Amino acid sequence: MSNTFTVIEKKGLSRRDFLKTSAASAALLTLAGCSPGNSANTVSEAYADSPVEHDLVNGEWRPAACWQTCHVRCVNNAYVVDGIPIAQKTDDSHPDSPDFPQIRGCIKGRSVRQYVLGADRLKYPMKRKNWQPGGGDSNVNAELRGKDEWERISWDEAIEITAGEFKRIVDAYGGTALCSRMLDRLPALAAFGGYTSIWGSQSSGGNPEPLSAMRGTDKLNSDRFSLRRAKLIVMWGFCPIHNATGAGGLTNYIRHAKDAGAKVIFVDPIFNNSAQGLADEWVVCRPGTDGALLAACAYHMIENNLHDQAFLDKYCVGFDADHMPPGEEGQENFKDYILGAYDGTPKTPEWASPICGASPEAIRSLAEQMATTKPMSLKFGQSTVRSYNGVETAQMCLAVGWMTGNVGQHGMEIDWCDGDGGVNGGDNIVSLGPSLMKTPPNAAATYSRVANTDIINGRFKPEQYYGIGYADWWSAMATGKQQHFLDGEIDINIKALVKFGRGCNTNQNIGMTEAIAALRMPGRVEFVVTSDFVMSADCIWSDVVLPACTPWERKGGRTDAPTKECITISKQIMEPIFEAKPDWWIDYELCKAGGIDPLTLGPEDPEINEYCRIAEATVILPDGETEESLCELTAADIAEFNLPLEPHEGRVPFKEVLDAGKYQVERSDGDAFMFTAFEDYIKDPDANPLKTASGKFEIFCRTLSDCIDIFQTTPVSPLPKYVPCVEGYDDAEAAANYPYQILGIHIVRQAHSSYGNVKSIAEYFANNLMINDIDAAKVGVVNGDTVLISNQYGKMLRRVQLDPRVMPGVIAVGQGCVTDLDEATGIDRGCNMNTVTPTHMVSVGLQAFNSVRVKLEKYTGTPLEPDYLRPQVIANV
Ligand SMILES: Nc1nc2c(c(=O)[nH]1)N[C@H]1C(S)=C(S)[C@@H](COP(=O)(O)OP(=O)(O)OC[C@H]3O[C@@H](n4cnc5c(=O)[nH]c(N)nc54)[C@H](O)[C@@H]3O)O[C@H]1N2
Ligand SMILES: Nc1nc2c(c(=O)[nH]1)N[C@H]1C(S)=C(S)[C@@H](COP(=O)(O)OP(=O)(O)OC[C@H]3O[C@@H](n4cnc5c(=O)[nH]c(N)nc54)[C@H](O)[C@@H]3O)O[C@H]1N2
Ligand SMILES: [Mo]
Repeated sequence: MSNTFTVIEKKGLSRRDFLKTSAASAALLTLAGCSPGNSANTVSEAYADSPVEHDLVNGEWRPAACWQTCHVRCVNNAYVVDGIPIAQKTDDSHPDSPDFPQIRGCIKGRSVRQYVLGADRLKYPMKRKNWQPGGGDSNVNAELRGKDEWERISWDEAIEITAGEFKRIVDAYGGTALCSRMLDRLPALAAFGGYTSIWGSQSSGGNPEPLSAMRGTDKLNSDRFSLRRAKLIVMWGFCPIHNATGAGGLTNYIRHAKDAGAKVIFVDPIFNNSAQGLADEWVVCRPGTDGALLAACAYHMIENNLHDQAFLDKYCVGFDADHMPPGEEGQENFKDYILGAYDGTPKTPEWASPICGASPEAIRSLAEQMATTKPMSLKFGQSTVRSYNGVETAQMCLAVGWMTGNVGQHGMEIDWCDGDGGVNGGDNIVSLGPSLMKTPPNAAATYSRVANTDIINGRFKPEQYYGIGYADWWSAMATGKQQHFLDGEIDINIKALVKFGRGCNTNQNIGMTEAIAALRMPGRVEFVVTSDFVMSADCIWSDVVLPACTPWERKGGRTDAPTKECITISKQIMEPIFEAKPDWWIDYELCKAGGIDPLTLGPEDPEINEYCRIAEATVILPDGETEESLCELTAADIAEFNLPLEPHEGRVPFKEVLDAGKYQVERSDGDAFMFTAFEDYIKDPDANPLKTASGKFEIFCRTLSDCIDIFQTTPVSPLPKYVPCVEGYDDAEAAANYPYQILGIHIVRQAHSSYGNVKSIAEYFANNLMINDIDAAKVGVVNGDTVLISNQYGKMLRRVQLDPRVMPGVIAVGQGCVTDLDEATGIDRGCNMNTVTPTHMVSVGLQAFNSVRVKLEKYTGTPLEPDYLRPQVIANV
């Protein structure tokens, strides 16, 4: 209760009224999903007989946004009484069915109310007490970052200080002195003279370059109706119950396939929560050793002639000596690599077993099932490519997947999935109209990563790229030198670190210990500014903090497209809390203060943007081709919402779409929108060549190795090979010092560093160290003990939870916990996984989050309390 009380006081509701309404909502939430034997089809039906239903009469249900970085955007509704959201529910707009699923949210979406009304919301602009603008050690006092006190400042002061610092820094050092991890739009920064961005990959690990170069397209999943035809589904390092919870959910779609007779195998170091509900078999695999396990599968297929030779001959190059790409005849081929012709090591199951941890029998059985069951869907999690060898693992996944020939027919897929579950292949059936918001070109012309289209089209121009690699970021900041991938070591003078809009600069990236050291170093970074909703991970290390409105507080709400068949729409739920302002307002005011015309960034009233995107949405007719306007837009609508649009016909009146909170196209098995990746290519490869150098799937891929060579980091072979991870399982030196491999997994209760502060979820889903009983006994710890987890990169604490589902030698923590540095010991009591992640540069700049080792000791200092009891991070100003 305490974490929402402040808001109620502000709104003038009495505490008694509030307790009444919130007790009602708590009861409703319980009723909504949890009552056993509940046969209701909709949430409203479930409420019908509830004794508290009469409490939901004085307000209205309004469609409400859900926006954090799980990448899904499910339907959400808030019951609003007198401007206060008192309860939530999710999609109950029609009965749920496999063909026409409700777009139901997960526990995080259903807890947005606790998030937006949380005591950790930023209330006012703030400044660090011992920081003053102007640069120079006596103004900056960098060593106090993360431990100074906060003081409230006015918006006028906040804007003047921020615009003043941007201008001063750009004038003195140039636009490259401003730095931000480029994620969402950064219009204000671009307008002030550009900024240095960070290159490399965070989420997609080693995937983008191999996928683009080897098959001519990045992610290209089949869709959910195609998946339903699969006879075998292999979930390789993915946990949909954690990671693809919303929007109908991969878990549901796998269940539908199971109902239709599919078998499901999980390959994972953990018998994860999804495997518990869905798996027919579980094959263990140590983190970062998937390449070895896959190579051994290939060996077994070749030895027993189980692979699809006809498919390889027709659609692929590089499998054997007779099918090399033009000009590469005589180069190494995949089959001979697997048989050991080049290195004298046949990649037998007996070879792979001690590396990956799966028994030779399990490997043979897996290979046999993958090669002989058609159609098969092989779905990899992105975790598999967030290791040192992420690129090589991606190469191997494709090659071995293609050996089974499971491409191009319903039920077939060889691909990765993320939060959307990888079930949205094919064109959008319903699409939003264009955004009116603009981002001026970044004058400092920096680089985020090679665009896949540039690789495919041969337009990759290395001279365009100047950014800092993730692995180099914090040392570049501390030393003023960066490793440029064309010019070697060059000077770089980062003077301001900025986080505006979505994305976290510090916590979510490798090298948190280095980040803190760099930010606290005298004479270096002069200004750190963050805008956010709550006292987030980046706020802690900032000099100036700007409170932003959540989408619940914005007039236009927020519009999204969770799946190809649905858009979600939201309305304003409540007034902005305390002094929070929309992101666009912050951008516009900074520009004005800096002498830049804000209309270069968007329309005079940007709140109309979301309405315009809905008004101009399009939808495809059941024929699968004809496009029509979704909304019928009248002159009256245009006048009411002040839209710069023309009236037009459409399927549904505009206001009806706004009120509904979603528009979802009803689908059925066999409809015109059913999509299987690469179907055209498989049907007629000559008429539909791939956008690769050879026009075919390239197991041997020179485009890939050439592209990666440009980075002058770790070279990559054109042929898929198993490459052990530096600091991974088979790194003997690392193993001697640090016996355990550690994984950071994406857990139910958090979206990365967001929601960890919502204590109601934290209490239900503890975020402890998952450790096998055998290892716990070796370390000498039991449930509830505090363990010190450490390596060469840092030290952190976590409470123990024995979990025999984790393979011995591997431990796991939920990633996304926010650093809580104990200044006396240098230990992170918050257990941010990135305290211990490796900071060395890897090939395409990927962050090797999951290939690192640690040692474990029972902690003898002050033990950790359960984390839901830890105080929220709140700046009291
Ligand atoms: N060790 C380890 N690290 C990882 C991972 C891992 O597996 N292991 N996973 C990686 C992956 S896959 C990803 S995608 C990243 C995700 O990392 P991030 O993209 O950094 O996600 P969040 O931690 O949720 O941080 C987003 C921040 O932006 C704020 N925010 C969101 N929307 C807005 C907005 O509209 N305006 C403003 N002003 N603020 C907003 C949120 O409140 C939050 O503080 O983490 C990566 N980090
Ligand atoms: N609730 C929630 N959902 C989310 C997110 C979130 O933060 N919270 N994040 C969203 C985002 S941005 C992304 S990218 C996706 C994340 O999706 P992923 O990156 O796939 O998720 P992870 O939790 O890192 O890993 C999933 C499974 O892979 C296993 N695994 C880890 N390493 C390896 C390996 O080397 N080999 C094999 N075979 N298995 C391995 C883990 O044990 C775990 O069971 O989830 C999205 N959904
Ligand atoms: Mo991600």
